[in-house]
Amino acid sequence: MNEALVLVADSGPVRTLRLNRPEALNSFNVELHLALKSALDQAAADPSVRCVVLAAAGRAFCAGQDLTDPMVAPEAGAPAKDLSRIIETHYAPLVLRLRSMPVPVVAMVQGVAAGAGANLALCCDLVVAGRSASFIQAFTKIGLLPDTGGTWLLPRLVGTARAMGLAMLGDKLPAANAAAMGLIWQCVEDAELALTVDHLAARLAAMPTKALVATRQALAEAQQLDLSSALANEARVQRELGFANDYAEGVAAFGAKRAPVFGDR
Ligand code: T3D
Repeated sequence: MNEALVLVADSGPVRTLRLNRPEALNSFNVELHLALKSALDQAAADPSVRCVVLAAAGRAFCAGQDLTDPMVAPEAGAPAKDLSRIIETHYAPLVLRLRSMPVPVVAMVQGVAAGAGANLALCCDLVVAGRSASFIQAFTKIGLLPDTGGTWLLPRLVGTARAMGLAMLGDKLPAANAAAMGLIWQCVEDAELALTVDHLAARLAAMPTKALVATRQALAEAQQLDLSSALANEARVQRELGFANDYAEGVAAFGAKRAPVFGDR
């Protein structure tokens, strides 16, 4: 039997999904897309899951699109492939799935994250990378533009000037530089990567999930809003959170000087 393309492991409320095509640097073929979609859908539907870690097997995080996949690979003498098909069928739904997960998602990046693999990581809520990791907007090197949310994410994360430099030049950006410019949350020593992510994911899993997810959504929405509209949105969402059990528990725990036990999802 073939090994699973996405390895799934639970540690309490934390579910780790590990891309598992190391021989192709975890580049995406259609089968890997389907396996990851299924794993994300299952994590989203499972009330025992309170945080997802997206990780990868082998020496790379993900080299983006598998450029040998028949859906995209140019063939001499054959009509050019319509690349919008793979984006509309797989990459766009993957981005929207990640950004609408009902729990926080942490990317654990070891080795290189290139093309769609880089933007897959950047779609996650928090990105932690090992010092030897790197991020490459590899698209222009093969005559394409940043997809998998790159055109939306990059300027929001690091501003237009840096987004343009990263996207147009496609240079390898070391993890430490990525952290310094605010592209990712944290760069740690390689030997500390797994433990750092374990602690971070366990911490997020113990936090009020609804509030974390509402925070992700409101921050994204606010990018399109003027201040008055953002304030109105904050009031609307805060109203909903105020009706949830986690708010009552948080305030009760504060008053009693004890650790809160959050349960909403
Ligand atoms: O085009 C469309 O389909 C639309 C969608 C686009 C989304 C995208 O992601 S476009 C960007 C696609 N990705 C790339 O262009 C990255 C290509 N890969 C690289 O630039 C380098 O491999 C890396 C910088 C990622 C790593 O370099 P290095 O030196 O550490 O490893 P390597 O020797 O280049 O690669 C190791 C093997 O993985 C090698 O196979 P081999 O020779 O050992 O049999 C290489 O061909 C393979 N590999 C690496 N990336 C891909 C890949 N095979 C298929 N697709 C890949 N993307």
